[in-house]
Amino acid sequence: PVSLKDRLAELIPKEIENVKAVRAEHGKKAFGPVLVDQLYGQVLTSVLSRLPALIWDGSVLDPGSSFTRLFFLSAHPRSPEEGIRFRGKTIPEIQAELPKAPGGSEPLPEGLFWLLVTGEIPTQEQVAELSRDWAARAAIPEFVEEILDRCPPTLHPMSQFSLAVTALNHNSAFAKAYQDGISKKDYWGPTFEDAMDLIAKLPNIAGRIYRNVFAKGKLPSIDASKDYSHNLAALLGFGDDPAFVELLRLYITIHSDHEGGNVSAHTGKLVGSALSDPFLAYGAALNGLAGPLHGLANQEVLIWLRKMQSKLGDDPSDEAVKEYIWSTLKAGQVVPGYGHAVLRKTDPRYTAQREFALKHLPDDKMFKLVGQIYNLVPDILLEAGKAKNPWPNVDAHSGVLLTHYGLDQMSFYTVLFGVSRAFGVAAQLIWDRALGAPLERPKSYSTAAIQKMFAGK
Ligand code: NMX
Ligand code: MLT
Repeated sequence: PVSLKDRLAELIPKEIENVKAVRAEHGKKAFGPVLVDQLYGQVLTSVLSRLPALIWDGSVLDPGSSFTRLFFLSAHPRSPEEGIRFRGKTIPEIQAELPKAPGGSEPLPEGLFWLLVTGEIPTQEQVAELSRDWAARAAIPEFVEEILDRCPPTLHPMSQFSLAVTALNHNSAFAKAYQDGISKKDYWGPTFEDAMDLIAKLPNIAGRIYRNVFAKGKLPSIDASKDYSHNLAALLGFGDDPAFVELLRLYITIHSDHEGGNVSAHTGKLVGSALSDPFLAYGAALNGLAGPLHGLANQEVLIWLRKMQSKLGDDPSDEAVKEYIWSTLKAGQVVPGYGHAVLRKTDPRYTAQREFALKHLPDDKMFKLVGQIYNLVPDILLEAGKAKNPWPNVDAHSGVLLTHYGLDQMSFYTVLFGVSRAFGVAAQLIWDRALGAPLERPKSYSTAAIQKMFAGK
């Protein structure tokens, strides 16, 4: 079928049988213990990032081993990359295999969404149909436009973004169907419609926030003959720059999904598990993405780089940069854009962006500074001895590319991450409702209960 919904309707019954078979065969097997000590303090994140707790087929991370990390740190200036696989495919594989726009060389995010939802590489025709469908659904209600227009420009773009996405729940197909008494087995249908509406409406929301906050004039209309990224670029005022449009195609694709446990994807899943509709679930996910240890790190990287440039000039020595990095650590702050809860190697999304920069902006001063920092930070983080992963993550690179093309308003960067992450969260919500995922409700214990439980043991 050309329609994603028709293809999905064919896949869901097969996957329900598949899950039943896996549970029948392996359901009673043990999968990961937890020690009392691990519930407390600093070890919490690292334990959780290894605790098997969620199922999501769309993408999975390969963290790499500490042996590989140590070996490559000493033998190579850059570590090997594996990291994320979308339905089993690495970033270079999806770059090669997913459909492109005419004349383009980066994958269309429409194709990535089809892959996340179905596990299949779509045809050019299927992708074109998705572009048309999203363009047709792109308009946002007038009252949401008014909410955005009334926000003071000093309200952070991420707060505006989450407000507007939450307000879209006014027209949720799922919320209405639930009130009308929909049966559990049919949940995925209206969830699919909301998920498609959510993705389709984000460019108009992001464009309006950008133009309001940075006084960039009136929004153009969506062009139904253009792909999603082209329309988003045009709404931001960059539609005439083909390299920027290509950047957005790559950007949305690589930021879309990062297995199920990252803060934004997990928040979306958690809130969705209460049968809150996809707009409510994604509004909550955006509030998680807005944190500096998660998506806001792309803004923080740029602030940090700019401060470094204003202190050290455009062409600083390695010694001066090292001192700046140490001063960040000594001030009790993190080096933004470095480290990861799961990855133990250079984030392949960093590498994909570096390759884009080498092709399109090899002489950019800030790009060179990012490369210089890459050669210095990992050794310093290892010497400082705390971070389990001294390598850069996706956020170490993205702002420099956007700045190069003139999108230098760094407080907007996480909004672009938020447009992208909707693809993964939307796909996950559809499958959660199709497979009848339960309410997520982990158990908490009091310290007194633990003392009592283990007294005398
Ligand atoms: N700079 C300085 N210290 C660090 C860094 C870093 N980049 N990364 C980890 N550490 C510290 C961390 O703060 C912790 O210190 P303490 O024991 O005093 O609490 C210690 O190293 C152990 O942390 P890890 O287990 O390595 O990392 P964790 O899984 O807890 O957190 C991050 C992962 C990504 C939150 C962390 O590496 C970090 O804060 N990085 C900088 C912020 C950033 O780039 N976030 C974006 C991540 C990607 N994304 O888009 O979401
Ligand atoms: C993400 O893309 O969500 C980040 O890399 C954080 C994570 O995976 O935990």
